[in-house]
Amino acid sequence: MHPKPLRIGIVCYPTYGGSGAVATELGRLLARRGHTIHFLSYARPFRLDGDFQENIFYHEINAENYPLFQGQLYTISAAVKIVEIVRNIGLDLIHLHYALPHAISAWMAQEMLGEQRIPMLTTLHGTDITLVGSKPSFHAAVQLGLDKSDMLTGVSNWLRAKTCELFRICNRIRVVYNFIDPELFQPARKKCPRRHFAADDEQIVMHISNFRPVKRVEEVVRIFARMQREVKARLLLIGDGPDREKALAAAEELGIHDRVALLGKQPGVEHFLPLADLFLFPSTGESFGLAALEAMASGVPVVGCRAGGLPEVVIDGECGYLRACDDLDGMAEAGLRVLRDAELRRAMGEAGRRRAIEEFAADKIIAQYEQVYREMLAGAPACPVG
Ligand code: GMT
Repeated sequence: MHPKPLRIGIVCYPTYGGSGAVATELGRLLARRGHTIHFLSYARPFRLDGDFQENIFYHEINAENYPLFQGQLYTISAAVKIVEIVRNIGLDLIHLHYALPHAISAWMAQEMLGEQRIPMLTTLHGTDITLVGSKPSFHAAVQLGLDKSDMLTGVSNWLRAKTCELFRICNRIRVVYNFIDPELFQPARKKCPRRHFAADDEQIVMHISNFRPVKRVEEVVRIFARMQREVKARLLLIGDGPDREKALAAAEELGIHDRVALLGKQPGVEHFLPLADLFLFPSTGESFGLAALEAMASGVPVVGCRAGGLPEVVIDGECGYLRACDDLDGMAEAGLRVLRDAELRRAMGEAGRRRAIEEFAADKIIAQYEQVYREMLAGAPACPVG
């Protein structure tokens, strides 16, 4: 018999970034499998298009403000929104993306719901543990959110180990990797013509991120500067964020600003990735690296840092190259190897796409989330040792 479809609440951040992208894609694909999805967010998630689908709903969390409060009470507003949806519409479970403050909001909602409480799953995405959660001012709150979650997933073995190091919860986290839709990310998309960005004899190096310090977008420019001395190439930077100015200043200082194009935030990165000959991703402490996986699925070799969860995604020497994070020369040299050798580039691109499909295809990973939901609803112990 076919398992009963579930009514799932997904609480996520709507902005450009991995956790919002994963949460939105997960919801869309769960809906395709017959589940009813209720997104709760403070704005419409960036990857949720406006197309009508009868089993996808979006509920806005309007963070309340009052002159007496310093700032908005988002945590409470999110809790009350969860309560409202459970009471008025009905949910079987709630899936929180990013521990802070969503796990706290859901725990507060449980308290408000009393006997109507529903199981809560928290997915840890990375910076909620490594940067934000580990701050002394937030640590105890994140610990509470982890303790109160019925189940926990993390996006890599590295993140699970890191969480165990920083919080009292060893063995309670199941690893469920990020995923891609191989139909969406493909090597052969022709929608975005290459000639807009580079001449026929120029190669395209690409980087996509939210330009936060951990992404090292300035280093992307410095690595590219070394490569473009040897090969004719252009750097396409997609995204925006706090380190944008630093990246531009580095390009200016290195005299390569005319080789670097800043394309801003782009909702359809799947149209751009296939244009690239190389994807540069020197991020330190990346818990998974969804952008690198999207590049691989698009048939693009990746050069990045041997750090965080990236080695679980990119196999060094097979789908690209990983070097120590401080070895900018090494990353430039590895990038040049890829750019100079068309056969190597093709082989690495194919290996990356193959790996993306075999290990990280949406169908496989969505089924793992469904399994976690079912176990949680069946009242499985909160520590499914992975
Ligand atoms: O990378 C970011 O700064 C955004 C962040 C987020 O939470 O939106 O991304 C994290 O979650 C992604 C999806 O699970 C992972 O693929 C990213 O590696 C992770 N980022 C970091 O760990 C820095």
